[in-house]
Amino acid sequence: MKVRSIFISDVHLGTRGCQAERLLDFLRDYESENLFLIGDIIDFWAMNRGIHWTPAQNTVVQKILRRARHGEQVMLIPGNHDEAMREYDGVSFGDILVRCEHIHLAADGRRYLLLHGDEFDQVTRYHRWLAVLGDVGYNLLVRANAWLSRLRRLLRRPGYWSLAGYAKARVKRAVSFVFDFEDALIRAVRERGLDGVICGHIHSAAIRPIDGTVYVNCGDWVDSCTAIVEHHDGRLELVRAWQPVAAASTATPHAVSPAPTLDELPQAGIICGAETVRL
Ligand SMILES: [Mn+2]
Repeated sequence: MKVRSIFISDVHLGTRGCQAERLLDFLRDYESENLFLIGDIIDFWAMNRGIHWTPAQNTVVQKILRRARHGEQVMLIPGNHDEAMREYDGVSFGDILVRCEHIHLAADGRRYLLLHGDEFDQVTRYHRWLAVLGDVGYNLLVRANAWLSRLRRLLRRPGYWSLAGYAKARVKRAVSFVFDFEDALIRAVRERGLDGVICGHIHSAAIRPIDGTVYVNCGDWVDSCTAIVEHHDGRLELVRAWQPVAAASTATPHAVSPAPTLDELPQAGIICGAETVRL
């Protein structure tokens, strides 16, 4: 499928939670003119504690570099887990331009602010201890989820259901975290006279018009496996590469093909440590 732009965030390469195979499937299915990587692509925080780097994660990096080499506009907007890159605002690494934020002009004339969004997250900004505490709980959930999917397979239940995603959605609704985040971003883009924002960080994908301003979140490639694509007419679409069971009956038009075989993947790579991540 050919689209004008792809927006992805929160891939968390270098961690156990990263769903690199799903991302490879998605990248193989979608060709684009622009590829925007909106933060937390490589998780340097988690890699300080132990690297989990798989052949599939290697391939993700190689595929992205190759797309850039072949004329696709690739932009990296750093997030909080790859914040070291923020020092390189405006610098091109090979064919990849690093920008802390960017205004994207869509094909329909709308102007979107692209940024990761952690600056607007009151929890990681003002209550770092809470974020760390949440991180530990979240890691436990992701592990429990791995067991749960194994059990589902044993019971021959089709599809995938994310316990961590479910719990997070519940918990965050309770503290109205997502609401505050969206609200802060919407206010910021309105002040700047823009039509919308495309961000990441909270691992919760959405395309939500709020009083004439559009809030768009790319989601993540840790448990929801979502991306935003811009079609040639400027229309934005949320693509779920990993369809949750609950929504399986309303099949997505762009379901992603099966994972690549082992032979298709390069054999290099290190696997060590055990880390999962949050935000
Ligand atoms: Mn983040």
